[in-house]
Amino acid sequence: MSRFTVHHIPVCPFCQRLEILLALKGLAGEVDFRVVDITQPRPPELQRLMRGTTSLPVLVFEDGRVLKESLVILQYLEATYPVPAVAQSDPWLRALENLLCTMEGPFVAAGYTWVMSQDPAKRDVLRQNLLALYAKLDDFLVEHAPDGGFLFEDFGWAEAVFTPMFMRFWFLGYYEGFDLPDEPRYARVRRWRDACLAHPAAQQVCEEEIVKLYYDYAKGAGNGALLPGRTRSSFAFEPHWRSRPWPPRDKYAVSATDAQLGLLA
Ligand code: GAZ
Repeated sequence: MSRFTVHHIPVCPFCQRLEILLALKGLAGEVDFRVVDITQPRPPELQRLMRGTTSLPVLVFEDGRVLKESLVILQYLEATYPVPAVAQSDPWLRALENLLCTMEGPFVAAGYTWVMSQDPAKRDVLRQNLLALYAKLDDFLVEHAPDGGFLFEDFGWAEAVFTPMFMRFWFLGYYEGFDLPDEPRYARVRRWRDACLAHPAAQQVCEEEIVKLYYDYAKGAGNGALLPGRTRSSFAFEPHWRSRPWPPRDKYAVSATDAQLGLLA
């Protein structure tokens, strides 16, 4: 019997952080993951326990306590199951990984703002925005961890926080033709990203799934919202993403229909 229930949205990056932490700790069995269909109204029971907020994931204890916010949930799990440690125990090293994690908010915002933008005239500015953040990450890693792939010896706290976002940003590769330029000022962050993407504890999603499910984001509709002329969200569970065709890459000129996206059963 699982000790916790986590309500989450499929392919939600914030939820993948929990899955990664639990995988690193060998605790997948402690948590029962329940998928919320973001394209439907929330079940009344879930609405009641979330008390007016809608953001997932949410961790529910056996005794009914409720905890929100992925990073807070991660901290709770790390403190409750300290072995094996994922966060650093040395105060200075812990401070460093926390400092790196302060960059995740702007990083997430930059990537999502770009993928959701519908104005081709803004592409260059949005790209430069994101590149500036990659350069900041690079600079941090060069200062504190010049060698190797991860921040410390192994995949740890900062990696659990950032890896789901590195994976989501596959949507920028597909819909915006973005990749990190092959330049020295991104070399260290590229090494970090590649080490993160390859780690066995972080393989809950793949590029094909991200690209197909996030089509609606690329057309400007976040969080399961329906686009004009569509009856199905690209986040729908059925038909399974594997059986759907790859969406058109040109998000600015093309608006694919439900049928073209393989969303009709
Ligand atoms: N701070 C929270 C956490 O747990 O860390 C964030 C959780 C969150 O945003 N969850 C989203 C959610 O539950 C799904 S993932 N939404 C459903 C709802 O009804 O609220 C979307 C963005 C964005 C950045 C990220 C995401 C995203 O813009 O991945 O815009 C729509 C949502 C910067």
